[in-house]
Order: sequence, then structure tokens, then C-alpha cells
Amino acid sequence: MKTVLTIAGSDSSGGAGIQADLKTFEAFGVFGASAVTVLTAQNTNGVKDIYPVDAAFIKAQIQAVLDDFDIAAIKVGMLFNAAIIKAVGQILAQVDAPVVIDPVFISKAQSKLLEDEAIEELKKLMGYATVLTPNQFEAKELFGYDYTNPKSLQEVYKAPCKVLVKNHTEKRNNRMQSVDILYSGKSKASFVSDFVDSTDLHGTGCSYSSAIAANLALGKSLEEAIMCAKDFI
Ligand code: PXL
Repeated sequence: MKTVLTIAGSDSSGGAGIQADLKTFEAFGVFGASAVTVLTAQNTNGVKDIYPVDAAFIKAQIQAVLDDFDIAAIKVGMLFNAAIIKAVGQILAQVDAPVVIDPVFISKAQSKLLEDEAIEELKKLMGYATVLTPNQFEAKELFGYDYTNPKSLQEVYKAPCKVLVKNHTEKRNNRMQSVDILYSGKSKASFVSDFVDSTDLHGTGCSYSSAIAANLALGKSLEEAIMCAKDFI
């Protein structure tokens, strides 16, 4: 059985974060190991409190897993502050497995999950990623991304990893579609599915990036992994 490691925050409501990641890994038949970066006290209405784990202890969790398991892929979620991002970067620099980084800024309920001053540090992690999975808001913060302005896409193409920008919507044949766009080097590819009109969105981003990591661990190409993950979501 392949093992996938998630480095992410705990969501007490069980819908997002580490809890969503482990459930997603289970659904794809891979074994999930975890390193907890922050504890959140939350429910589906929002985050009530955040308790960051000491950066050295996060490293200890990851190192303990790496020392014992052959890790087939890593998913990185909520990191919250610059010290945690730095610590995770030091470990990622030493691993040789596909890495999916979900740059978590805010939750679907609009709670802040990353300190403002940590954004520059987060950008440095991109060098360790196989793919980064921002939504349009996060892509705007990181790259000045604006889908309607082709000039703004230059910064995305220059990223040191592939970038999957999520959550564009488009009408095709009179049906609303959900479109995610993978930017890699100079090319881009679209992943399209029927748009699901729902307010139950909590944890969808976490589950999506975890599903991509699980499928990479199973040996799929990035494009195949994204297709399986999008289907799953
Ligand atoms: O969906 C983003 C996210 C990531 N990680 C944790 C979260 C959330 C959203 O609430 O709680 C721990």
C-alpha cells in the first residue's frame, strides 16, 4: 500500500484540513500519515481559534514519519505563519516525492488561515512543489492573477512549479461548468466538469489537493491525477 503524508492543520469540525485529507487518502486506497501544523477550533460557520504547533515539533513529526515510511507523495495544506513555513521548507528540501501544495489563505467561511507577513515565505515553498493549487483569490495574491487579463498570466507561467488555478466558471452549451486551469511553463490545460451549485463547500479545496496527491502516489501523471481528483470532488 502506498503511503501519503499530509502536512496540514486540524479542523475540529472534520470537514477540512488533516481530517479531510486522511478521509480522502482512505477513499483512494492509500495509507495516510500526518504532521499537524496548527489546531483550529471551528465549525462550518468559521474558525473560532487557532493554536499553532511549535515549528520544531512539526519538523519532529515529519521526520519521524520520513524515517519510517517510504512516502509516495506529500500534500501540504494550512501553514499559518512564517516560522512554520520555513520549517516545512527545510524538510521538503530533503525529500524526493511529488509534493502538492495547497496555498491556504482563507477558508470558504472567510476565516483567515495565513498571516499576511507569511505570504512572501510561502512563495519560497513553490520551488519544492510539483503543483500548487490556488483558487483565483490565492492566485491573485501570489501572482497578481486575473484570468480576464492575459498580461497578468505571465507571472503564473514564471512560477517554479506547475500551478493549477481552481474555480473558474464558464457557460458551455447553456450549462454552467467548473474549470480549473493548469499552467505549466508556457502551456496551459483546462479541466472541466459540470458546476455543482452548492453552499456545502467546506473542505473541498483540501480534499481536492489530497486526491491529487493520492493519485500521484498511485503512479498517475499529474494530468490524470487532476482528472481523477476533479471527478471525486
Ligand atoms: O479549506 C482550507 C482549510 C485548510 N486547513 C484547515 C482548515 C481549512 C478551512 O477551514 O480549517 C485546517
